[in-house]
Amino acid sequence: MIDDVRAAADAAVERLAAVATLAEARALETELLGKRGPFAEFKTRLGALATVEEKKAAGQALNEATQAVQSAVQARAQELQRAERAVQLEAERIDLTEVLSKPGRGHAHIVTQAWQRLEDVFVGLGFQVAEGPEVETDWYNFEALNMPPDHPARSMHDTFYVDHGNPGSTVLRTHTSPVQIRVMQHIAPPIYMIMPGKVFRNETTDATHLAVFHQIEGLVIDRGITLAHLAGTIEAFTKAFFGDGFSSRLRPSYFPFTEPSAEFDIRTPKGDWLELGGCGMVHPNVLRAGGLDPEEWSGFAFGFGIDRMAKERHAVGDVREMYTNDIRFIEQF
Ligand code: FA5
Repeated sequence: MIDDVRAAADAAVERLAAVATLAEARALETELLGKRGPFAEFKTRLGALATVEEKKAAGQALNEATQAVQSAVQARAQELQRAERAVQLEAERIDLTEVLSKPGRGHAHIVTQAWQRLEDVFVGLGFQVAEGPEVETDWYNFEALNMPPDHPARSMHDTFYVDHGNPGSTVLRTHTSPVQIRVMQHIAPPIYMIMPGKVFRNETTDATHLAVFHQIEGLVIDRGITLAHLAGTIEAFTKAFFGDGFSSRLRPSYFPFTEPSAEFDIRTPKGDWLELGGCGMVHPNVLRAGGLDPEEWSGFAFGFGIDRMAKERHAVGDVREMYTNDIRFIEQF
């Protein structure tokens, strides 16, 4: 009988090695070690053995065989469980990188990008940033800037009027220059400030003109400020914003709120000149409107178009293209 028991145990271990799934292993365990299995049958056969010694020897062999089969079942079950878990984990894996690399993430509009870069460059030069209202009084937009009601320069600005208060008293600001007055009224000099924002002009649009566009104003008020400081600041800005290959020049011009006044142009590495904006020394009447004594303080101001800068920087043919909201166009920048 002992040989039979050992042979049955060897056969059981061999069959266990051949099962492919955990369920099959469990079924085989029941078949081998259950009440109707070969080892239960050997147990009943023990009683039929003739001597106590025989019973003892066969009983011991049966115990050893049963234990060997049990540990073989255990080991095979663990092995299959690990394999099945690995297959399940692989099947349920979520690839998060797939979501991250999906196309379709947006970015700031090119005019917003130019606006943010301008702020960065001027903050790097020591300027602070202020903003003013888009709906202004006639006083801030014109009069405080040395343009009384009958001043001919008013006709340079095609103004949108707002139906509010006395007729003609409220406008959509035609430039960012009124923010100069608000800054002077609220902040004691020395002032080193930039004032970006949206402006409005009742103009027919074309490749370089919009009716709603953006300007960035600059204002410096301190003791002993001269035209040389203005020219130096414009040059430092040009190099910082456009790169070392660019330079700037001032050309005599006229603005009611600055004296002397200039247009400033930048020279591209190819040698072309581009007009960027206006500038000049703050007019004494403007300093007075802002509550400052022209005998004590002097300063310079400048203002230029952000949309035109974005247009030049990205070589866009027509400023209007930037506002068509055509995703194929906007995505390029
Ligand atoms: C002014 O608006 C003055 N306030 C600038 C200034 C500030 C001068 C401080 C002196 C001291 P001007 O109208 O030239 O100036 O406009 C300035 C810039 O705004 C122009 O050079 C141009 O870049 C931009 N700009 C003017 N009109 C339009 C328009 N319709 N569409 C797009 N950009 C425009």
